[in-house]
Amino acid sequence: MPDTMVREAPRGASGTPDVDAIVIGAGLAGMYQLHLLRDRLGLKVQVLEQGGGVGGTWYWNRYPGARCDSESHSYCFSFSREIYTEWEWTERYPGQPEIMRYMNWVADRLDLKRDIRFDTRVTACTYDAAANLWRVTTEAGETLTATYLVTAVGCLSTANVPKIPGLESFEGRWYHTGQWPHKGVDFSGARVGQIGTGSTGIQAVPVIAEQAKHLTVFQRTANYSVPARNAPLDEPFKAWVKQNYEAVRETMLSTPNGHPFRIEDRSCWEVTEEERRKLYEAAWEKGGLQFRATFRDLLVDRKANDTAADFLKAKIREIVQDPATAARLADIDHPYAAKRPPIDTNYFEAFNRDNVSLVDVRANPIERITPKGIRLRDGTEHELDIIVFATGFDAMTGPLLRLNITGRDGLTLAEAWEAGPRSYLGLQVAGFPNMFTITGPGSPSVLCNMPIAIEQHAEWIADCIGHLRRNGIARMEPRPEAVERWVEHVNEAANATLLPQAGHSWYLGANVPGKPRVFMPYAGGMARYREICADIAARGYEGFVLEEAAAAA
Ligand code: N01
Repeated sequence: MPDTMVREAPRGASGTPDVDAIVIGAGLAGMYQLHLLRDRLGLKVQVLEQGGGVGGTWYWNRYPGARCDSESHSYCFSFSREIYTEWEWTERYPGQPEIMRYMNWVADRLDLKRDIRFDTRVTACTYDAAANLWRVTTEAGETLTATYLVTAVGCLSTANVPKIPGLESFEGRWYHTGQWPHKGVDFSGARVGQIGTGSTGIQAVPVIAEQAKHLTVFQRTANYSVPARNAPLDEPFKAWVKQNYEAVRETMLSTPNGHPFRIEDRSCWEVTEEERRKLYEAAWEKGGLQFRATFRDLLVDRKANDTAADFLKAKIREIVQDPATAARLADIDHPYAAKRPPIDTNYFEAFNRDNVSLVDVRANPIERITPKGIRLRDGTEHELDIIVFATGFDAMTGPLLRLNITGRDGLTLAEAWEAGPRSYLGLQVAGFPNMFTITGPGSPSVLCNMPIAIEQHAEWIADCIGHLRRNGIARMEPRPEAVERWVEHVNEAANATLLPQAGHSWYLGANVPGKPRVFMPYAGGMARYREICADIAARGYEGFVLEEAAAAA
């Protein structure tokens, strides 16, 4: 039932907004935020979504092999027992089409679509201090106003197409994996070049290889990967998940990464070399992201990490038959899992096919794209019909900055974040009153199983807005000193791990030329972060300025 106590918004001045809250984005984050604000608080909410349907990242990422790396029973909403147990996943990891079916099912189940405007791209968001409201402009030129602005734009939604000279001259077709055509791409008979070997590229290679005449993989940074071991879910497992909903959720809520498994509480040095090898072997056979949970010190002790790294590099050399190709694939320069660890289905095996070849563009960089293909620095030209850019995203800050947000006193978000993102808890930014960022930089976000991170943020934001309205608070934003402390803490948390040691990681913004190098997600763990957020709220939103209506007028 709506909480009617919170229906009336205290106005800072004369402004009467069109709606109470505008939520930008209709992925998991926007959908749940709409549900909470509308159905629990009774607010008038408008969701604006660029895509033609719900789904967020899954609406756009339709590349061959697109599948979630979180296990299906954890990559879903878990706030409601009913919703959790009514849906039945078919495979260990859900593929993109199944996730889209799930998200549409939830949207219909909660009757969300009536408050989502699709095909609506937001071009600017401007805070009007006199009226104490946000003006949100769309590409079609419309302006909509709201007291609260919630960004639910995802962390990986701004495609990074590298500025390689000559792309416009290419006579074939090219695609970025994050903006994949809905009708699919036919690779049959085509000479395909794929740039990028991150999680996406590693999923795409084996699938494209099955169709293409030839696939050339342009690798700049070699990467680890562990087999996903995807398979259909059997009936006993499906029944177990339903019966153990509470326990599964409890595990996800109490672990640092929000996954339904615990990190083993043993050091890599507590066991003999032989036992360690057996444990890695068992984890390899089990497959998936759990590999990094084999020992508790893999992400904090470089020597411990080396034991996992060496095991995984040896696996590459075992699988890949051509020694030169194996050596290039295993020549990995960063600690295991310091970049987001990919999982795969037959990635390294694909290099044993006659129609797949690997090109090392670290040693011999791409110089330009020509009408016929890709030319390398040494003059070699690879003739191609199709280029696939699996080159990732302008992560975390990119999706927020492209909203052209202007806060108090004309301060733009781009100016506020010129030297890198600065937020309090990854939830609010100083100078941007009543704006909330779901899974914003400075929160666990991408280091966590996303639905768990999203649910915690959407719930915190809904509780917070409920508090503001019940207490006649018109304006809320963080104190600069609270932001300062939080940014320091985010840096400390990152530096306590090996994560910053992957110097070319998108966690640091290093994949986008000119982007400030700042470790963006909070590496202190989801469970700890959840406690920090709850504690701050319990202390009357410590670190935030809460202005009552009269003061704000
Ligand atoms: O992107 P990436 P992604 N020339 O940035 C290379 C999530 N995800 O789309 O490492 C040559 O990881 C680049 O090389 P380098 C997941 O969180 C989730 O694969 O910069 N190469 C790298 O190899 C993941 O981490 C799922 O040297 C260039 C690749 O392109 C995140 O999305 C599935 C280049 C980019 O790798 C991003 O993954 C898939 C250039 N100019 C992805 N520019 C799930 O299952 C870039 N590269 C949930």
